[in-house]
Amino acid sequence: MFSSVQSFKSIFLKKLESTYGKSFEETTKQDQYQVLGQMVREYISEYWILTNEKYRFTKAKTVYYLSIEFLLGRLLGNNLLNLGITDVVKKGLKELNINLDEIEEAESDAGLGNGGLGRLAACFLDSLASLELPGHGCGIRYKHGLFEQKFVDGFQVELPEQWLRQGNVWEVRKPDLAVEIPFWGRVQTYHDGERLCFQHLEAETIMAVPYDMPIVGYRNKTVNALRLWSAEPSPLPYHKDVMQYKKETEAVSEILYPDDTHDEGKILRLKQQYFLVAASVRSIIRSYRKKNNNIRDLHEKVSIHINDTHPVLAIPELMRILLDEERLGWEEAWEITTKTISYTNHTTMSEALEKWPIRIFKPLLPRIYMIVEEINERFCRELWKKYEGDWKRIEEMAIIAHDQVKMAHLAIVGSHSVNGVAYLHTEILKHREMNLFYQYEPEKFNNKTNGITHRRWLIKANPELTKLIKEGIGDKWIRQPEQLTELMRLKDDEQFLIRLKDIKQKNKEKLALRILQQTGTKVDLASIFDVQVKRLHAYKRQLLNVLHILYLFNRMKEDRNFKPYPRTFIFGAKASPGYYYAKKIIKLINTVADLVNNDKEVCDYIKVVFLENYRVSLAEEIFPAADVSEQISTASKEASGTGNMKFMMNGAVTLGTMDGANVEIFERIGSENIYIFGLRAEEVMNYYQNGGYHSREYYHYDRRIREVVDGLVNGIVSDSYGHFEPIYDSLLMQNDQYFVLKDFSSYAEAQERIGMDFSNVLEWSKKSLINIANSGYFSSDRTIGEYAKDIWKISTPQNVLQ
Ligand code: 26Q
Repeated sequence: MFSSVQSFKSIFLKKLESTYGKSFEETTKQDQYQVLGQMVREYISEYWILTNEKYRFTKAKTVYYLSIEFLLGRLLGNNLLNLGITDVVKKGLKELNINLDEIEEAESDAGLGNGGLGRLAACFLDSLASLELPGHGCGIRYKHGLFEQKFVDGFQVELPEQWLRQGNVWEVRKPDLAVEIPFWGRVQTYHDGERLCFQHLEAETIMAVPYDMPIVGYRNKTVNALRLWSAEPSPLPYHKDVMQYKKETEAVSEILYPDDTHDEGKILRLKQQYFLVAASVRSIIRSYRKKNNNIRDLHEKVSIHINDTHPVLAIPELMRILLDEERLGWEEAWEITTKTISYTNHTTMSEALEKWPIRIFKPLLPRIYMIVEEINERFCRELWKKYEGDWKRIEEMAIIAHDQVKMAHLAIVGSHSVNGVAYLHTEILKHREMNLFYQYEPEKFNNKTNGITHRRWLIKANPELTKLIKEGIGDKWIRQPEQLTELMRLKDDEQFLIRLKDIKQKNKEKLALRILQQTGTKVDLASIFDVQVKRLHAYKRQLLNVLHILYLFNRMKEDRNFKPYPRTFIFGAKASPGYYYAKKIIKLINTVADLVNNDKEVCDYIKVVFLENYRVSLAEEIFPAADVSEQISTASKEASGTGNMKFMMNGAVTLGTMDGANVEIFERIGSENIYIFGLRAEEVMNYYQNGGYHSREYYHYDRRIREVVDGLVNGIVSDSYGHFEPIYDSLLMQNDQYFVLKDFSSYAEAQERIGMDFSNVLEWSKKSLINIANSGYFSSDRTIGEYAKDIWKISTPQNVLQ
């Protein structure tokens, strides 16, 4: 089918016409996408079957990565790349006068995630398959992914996302593997002569139907699976109101919840979490049972990883199966469970740690609640043995306290490994946020610095750069990304540096076109493309960026001789619909954009562009075109960041704080190749602990700050809808919790250095090259290699079949 351009072309044409019953000329890009997608899926299925046979035959230990989010983006281009058939397809289509890029754009993003955590899960699946490791994803098949964002008058408006509107060629529905998940009802306890037994009665059941999507490894014939569960009514609903029941059931996999830590305790979200976990664990056990007969060896053949606490109910759910269905004793069941499960933490912010009120938890999941209670009681008893009389410590560590279930505590207690996502983050977990648990069981804690797949984020997103790197150092780095360091040999090769700059320029041209198309704004191609793309959060400090833009604006207005190096400030960010403050910042950025872009004296030097609906497919166009990567979170707040790595791999230079993985980027490239500013994590945490920061002092003593902050309320940046008092207040009345004013001068100074350094073309290109050369460490292949070896104990199985 893809063995020659000729055969591809003829099969594609035939299929196209037979599927749609119209002549080739009449088919749309969408028709063409559907047919190409089907052909690729058919081609994949042969390898999929072989991979499964290999896993069955070798009985290889398998990891299941449970995640409430998988932010996959588009799959066609990536599958073609990993299968190694991009060129055949491209050539064949070209002969038919079709541009492959346009067909790719007909695919909707699979946007089943909020941001970093969900995209990390997607990168991990790509790396597992590419390293030929037995590992599958388990998630939810949301009918609607993260909302679509539009701006109306500069305000964010949310629209329901509809990725399934045209169907999904990549999924296979498997109704025969459906499982029933019970909610509500009551638990009856009885004695069967041998032991206490528990029966869940009068439950309302929801059917979980799996849809499998193939995850294709890089040119290695490995195809793993992402199993997404869809909620449907059970066939025999003992229900009064059938329509009502149908609606309530389907609601469970209807929408992905936006990341909103302010709006807690939505019962439907807990339902989603148990739905994912119960369906996944049942199917894991079923598949284990097919190959193995002794449940006591489960942890030798299966590893279950929980991505943050969202799937933490896998712990009591596995206990339930081992106790109630396999009839093991508590100690035995507990040992198997903890040896099977491992947990990643993605945040240090205590307000973001999940807690569920008992009044919601207990009635919805009565048997699971009983098990959590027992886990808590036994855990507290163990604590008592070690810390007799230390009530305060035990209360702080308990899983259930103050009428709440603390999901992070359950995750730590019920798993054998707890990891953070960057060195600094893990240190903060060990020595601050989770210190009591670290004191109790230090051996559980470990770091796994995040990574990104260089296949999507470099090879796919930046083909020109990929070509240049191959010319420079060959292609060993494609399978061993750390070999990118070979590029260091070329850091003084002027010709190579010029070519690198030319590629960046071309990518900037492409992005400029997209910007013009979507916003109507014309940007200066010679300007610095200075980019901040990520979710909107106070701690990520988009506010610092925009206040600095206002400062440049004020300065230009005041001093006619002040001409900054031309800049295009590019933003992309979704705010959670209920996050009032974040939405104000969006409006502020759009207001500043209007002000700056329409000012005749300023707009030749500064442009501000806020791209709507930031998502994976847009990100793939942005990273290759960036000169400066803004990673400016308040130190200690950003667990890792992964956008920072995507920018670096595409040759952007970081302007950042010593936070998350920025610290490790800094260590690898040295101070000449990154712009570091601001408070260190240690200083921030000391201020939180001891006080001593007074934002008003910075306002009073720094005229630049005063003018900018006053601008928020005196009419400079305001409009018919009013001013930005809430932002003004956060800075001055609420003492600027994220140290925006404190870090302002050091940020402005770093920005000024960037402006000066950028004009030295060769020197800048050298920084860019050094960033690329050292980005291989941040490939998720390295990260997954570490998880596989240290946590999951899985390895590549022998190739038994030919
Ligand atoms: C919470 C309550 C209700 C509804 C949704 C949520 C929710 C959903 C998603 C809370 C948090 C998330 C996502 C968090 C996240 O993406 N964290 C990021 O994880 C990345 C991968 O490890 C890190 O690089 C980032 O630093 C971290 O912020």
